[in-house]
Parts: sequence; structure tokens; C-alpha cells
Amino acid sequence: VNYQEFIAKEIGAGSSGGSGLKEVVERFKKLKKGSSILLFPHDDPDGLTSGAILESLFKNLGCSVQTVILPTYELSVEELKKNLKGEELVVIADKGTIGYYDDYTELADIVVIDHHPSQNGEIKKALVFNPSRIKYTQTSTSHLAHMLACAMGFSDERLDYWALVGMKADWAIEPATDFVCEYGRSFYDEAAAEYPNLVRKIKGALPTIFEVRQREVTTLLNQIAEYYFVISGGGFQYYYEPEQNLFAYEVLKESAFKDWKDFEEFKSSLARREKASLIYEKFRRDWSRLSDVFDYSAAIKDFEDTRIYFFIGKNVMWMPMAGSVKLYDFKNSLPPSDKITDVAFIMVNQEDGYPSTGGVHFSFRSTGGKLHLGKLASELAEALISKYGQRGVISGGGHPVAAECKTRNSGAPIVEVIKIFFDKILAL
Ligand SMILES: [Mn+2]
Repeated sequence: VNYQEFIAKEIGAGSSGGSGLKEVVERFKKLKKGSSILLFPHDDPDGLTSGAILESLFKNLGCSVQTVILPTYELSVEELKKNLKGEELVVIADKGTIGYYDDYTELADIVVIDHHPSQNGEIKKALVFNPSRIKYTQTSTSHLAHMLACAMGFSDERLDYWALVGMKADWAIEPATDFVCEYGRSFYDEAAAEYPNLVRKIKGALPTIFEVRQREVTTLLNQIAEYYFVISGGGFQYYYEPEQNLFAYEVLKESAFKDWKDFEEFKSSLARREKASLIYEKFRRDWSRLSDVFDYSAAIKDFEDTRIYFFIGKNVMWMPMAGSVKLYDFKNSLPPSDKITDVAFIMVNQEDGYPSTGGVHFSFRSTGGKLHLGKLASELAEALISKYGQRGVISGGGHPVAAECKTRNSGAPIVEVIKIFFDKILAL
């Protein structure tokens, strides 16, 4: 099926067992010129590209859009109330499909566009477009936003490009190794044919943070996705300058799309490129120093087919990305065995500013296998919330092979938090 047919099929599936595309398209079709929208995109590259796509779509419909980018993943009721100025519709993008978002329907019409598995119960009142509501479906929110725009009859090359960057940054596609998630296949095949320079394999370049299965080839799309990952702080607030998430969003929106021939041409075409390259160069310097940070990791347990490794550190910037590289080193050095075929890596960082402005950050990564990391991360968050309260400040969840849990500025003491984690993991 081509992309248009794929979208038509998704709309045809409707609400009974569907992804929700139909209902959200119907709601968006009710928008009029001058309708006002409050948009909350996540502050990682997938969220920011989703935000740029949705903002373009709403502006194309003649609506006025207020976009609010916050450093937290879950949208709290306080932030909603603080920013809501009587807008007709609130759109929450790439910030989870969370049961308590239903409570927000008392304040405004709510649309959730997201690709994460549901957490804290099902959403029943707010409109949701999320194919993972039915069964776990790998994709990115940028792809879902692009589908919505297409279904509304709006598309251009910038939207295609943003969708690709978000998909790459969220690992929904890996052009360097020819991986494409099934749900994104029809879009990707058409986009790859239209923008061959973005996905052509490049040998001899520096491997990006996305080169974890191999280190020999990369693509321009990987380099661009890494660039936006770095200048946005990656949704982890790894900042060299204040509010880099807002800065990255401005760069994304103000830069024109061009059929760049290489990474240098891309960088020199960007809006606000001086500040952006200073941030990127600082990342490059720090990244090159990270190669031995995980040398003191330990295997703590085997769970069915998965060997679980553990690391704890302090002020380790870029931990989840560097850990993803280490994860495949672990997997490649597994002894041949029928039983253990996959590896999980659980990394803990005591963040800069702990305990007043930073907290404890758990990052979970696996190569596959039977351990569902998103479940583990959200169960850990629930255990911590039941002890320390502060839902939304303490949060956790994610995908089967990649998840996060953070205590932020809740003040939860790291020694206690680690103990709660080990009680959980050893009981598996
Ligand atoms: Mn995402």
C-alpha cells in the first residue's frame, strides 16, 4: 500500500479498535479560521518536530496557535491551568497517553497525539490518536502528526523532513542499517525516494549517537537528528545554555529545508547557526570523553532470556545515548548460549543539582528480549510516588526496549530510591 492508502485504511478503522486518527481528523475539521489552539509538544526532537508539523497545520487552517514547551514529559494540571487562556482546543503531543489527562476535559477540549503505551489507566473522554492504544506499535509522534496533516490535505517538503527527523531521533527508522518500523513503512519508502541525500549511507564520517548496532556508516538524516538532539538537550535537559529546548524549536521553525549535499552544508544553512554550533561542539568534546564511563558496570541478574547490567554514576551527561552504545557492546560479548540472547542495561545518574534542582535519573535500554522496560520504569515510578507523592515531578514509563524514570527535584534520597529499585528488580 502507498502512504495515501495507508492513511485511508487507518481512518477507515474508526474508533472501535482503531488508532483514533478518524476521530481526531473529524475534530480538526471543525476548526475554523480564527479558532485558538494551545499546543504542548514534548521537548525532545520527536516532540519538537511534531510541534512544528502541528503548528504549520493549524496555521494553514487559519487558526491561532500558542505553543508551550516545558522541560517535563507529563503535562501537569498546574501547567495546563497556567497557560490556558480560553483556547478552544488543547493539543498534547508526544507527552504520553496518560489516564489522568481525562480530568483535563473539564477545563477544555483535549486531543492527545502520542505513540507511547498508555499509562495510569486508559483515556476515555479526551480524543486520542495513538496506534499503541490497541497494541504496541513502533513509530514516532512526528509520523502521526504528518499523517494527520496529510489526512487534512496539507503536505509540503518541510513537513516530510520534520517527520523524518523525529522518526530517526525516536529510533522508528535507522537508514544506516535499513531498519524501518512497520507502521512507518509506506511513508518512509516514499520519503526516502524523494529525498535520497538524507538517507544515503556515508562511510568514514564520525559515528552519531544513533550508531549503536554498527559504527561504520551513518547518514545525513542521522547527523541532522543528532544535531537537533544535541541543541535541544534531547528531552533530558542536557544543557550548555539555558532553555535550549526553546532555542532548538526556534532553529527548527526558522530554518528552511534544502536538499543539502552534506552535513556541513546543512549546518551552514541554519538559522542562529553560531549559537547552535557552539552547543554542538561542546557536546562533541564531552561525548568523546565518555568512552570509559561504563567500565564499572555489573551484571546483576538474568531474567528469562535477558542479562541485566547495572551502572550508577554522578553528573554523567548524555548517559542514555552513551549507554545505548555500551548496550550493544554487552550484547556482542555475550557467550554463545541458547538461554541468554538479549541484554538490558539499567543506568542510574545522580544529576547535577541533586537534590534541590536535580534528582535521580534511571535509564533503561535493552536489545529486545522478554523484559518490558516501559512497564518496569512506570512500576518503579509508582512505587516512588506511593512513598514520596509528587506525581508528575516523579515520573517514569516508556517503550518495551527504552524507558526512563526521573525523581527530578522531589528530594527523594538516592540511597532510598536505589533500595526501592533493587527490591523491585530482585523480585522479578
Ligand atoms: Mn516520541
